[in-house]
Amino acid sequence: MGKLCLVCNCPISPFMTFGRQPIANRFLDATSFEGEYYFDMDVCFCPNCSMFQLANTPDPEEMFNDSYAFYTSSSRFMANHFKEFARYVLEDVVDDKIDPFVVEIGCNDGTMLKNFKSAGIRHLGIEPSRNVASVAISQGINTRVDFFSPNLARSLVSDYGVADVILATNVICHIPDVKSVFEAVSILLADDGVFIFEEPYLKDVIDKTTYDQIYDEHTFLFSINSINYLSKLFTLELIDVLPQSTHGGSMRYVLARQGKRTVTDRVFSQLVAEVNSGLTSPHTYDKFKRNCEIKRTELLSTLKNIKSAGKSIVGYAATSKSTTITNYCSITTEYLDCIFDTTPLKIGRYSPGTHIPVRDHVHFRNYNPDYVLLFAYNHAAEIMEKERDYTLNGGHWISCIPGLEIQK
Ligand code: DWN
Ligand code: ZN
Repeated sequence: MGKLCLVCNCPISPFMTFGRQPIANRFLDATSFEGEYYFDMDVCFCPNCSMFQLANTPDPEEMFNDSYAFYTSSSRFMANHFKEFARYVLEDVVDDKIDPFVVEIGCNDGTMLKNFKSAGIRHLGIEPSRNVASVAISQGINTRVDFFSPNLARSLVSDYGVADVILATNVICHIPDVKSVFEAVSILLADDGVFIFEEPYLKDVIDKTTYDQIYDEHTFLFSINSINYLSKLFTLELIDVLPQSTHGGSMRYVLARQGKRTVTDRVFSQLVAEVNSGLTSPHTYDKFKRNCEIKRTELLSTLKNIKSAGKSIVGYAATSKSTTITNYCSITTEYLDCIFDTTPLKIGRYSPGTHIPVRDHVHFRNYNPDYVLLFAYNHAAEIMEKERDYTLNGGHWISCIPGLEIQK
């Protein structure tokens, strides 16, 4: 049977495939290579509602469970970003509200909510992965270990009342049943409340060919047009859009109930700008497919040349994104000796699909490789600062997306 768009139910078909891909955040021990879970990562663009989406997604429990390997607090830069985000919410959004109630969908280890807790704001985090949620709980952040759904929203309304602010960062695009999230938001949101979420922005992915933003967890890559369409299905209204530099280019979407708040000019101008730039046209995605193939050829040729010169290469930061790159480009230990990373749950394990050993970043300096393939270009400034000595001593950094500048 053909595929139907997850948002508007129109028939859609994949414009490209990234081939067989594993669970991006499931780092393996050496005894678990056999029987590793894979799915065909085919991607579609819906010409009707403009939603960019995966054709198939693993069950959410395969990805978000008690050994979810990503902790928001792993980046100092992101912790600062969420502090600033909380300031924006408190000063620009709920400024005059008495005793506001803030809910975060997918609160992870509480990096965002701790800013609300310390300001004495009523808050609640919803997080399905118990291991990361328990870090939030241990810091005194009110947290429920659960998936966000209409039923949960109803029970939250009876337990706590409606929410003045519902927040989510890098979460909504992870949920295949995105319509149930919007339905749950429309149940939980106060009449004059706002729903603010931030996700990687489709236009940045297309313009920079950062195809590594596509992996199992990212069912969708949102644009202003697709969010505008989705909002209307639930009588919500997109009232503002604010570009962010995080994750290689993200967008903050601000929604309210229809007719309850003023829509900024930015929304109208950016809706038109996306159309004019071709973001809502299917031929853009055929071009994107060709660009991905070009980036793969270029990266492999760089790695091959270095190896034929007898030099060593390691990876830096075992990001979720790196799983798409290593599997799509077939980068194994033939090229990379290992990947250095800071996450205890990844260290001592092997990368999904390509089985490259992950080592503690503290050993990076002594290892002193000839070349480093940087997977976390979004954390480049932070990593460059940490590894300044390597660079000063003549070490070489390679961008995992050829042509994408490493911000030093
Ligand atoms: O959307 C998502 C984003 C927010 O986070 C999730 N689906 C999963 C995750 O994606 P990611 O793994 O691509 O995130 P990051 O933040 O680009 O990368 C984090 C990884 O990088 C961690 O494994 C830790 C590592 N890292 C490191 O080794 N040294 C990170 C920093 C900042 C460092 O200095
Ligand atoms: Zn659609």
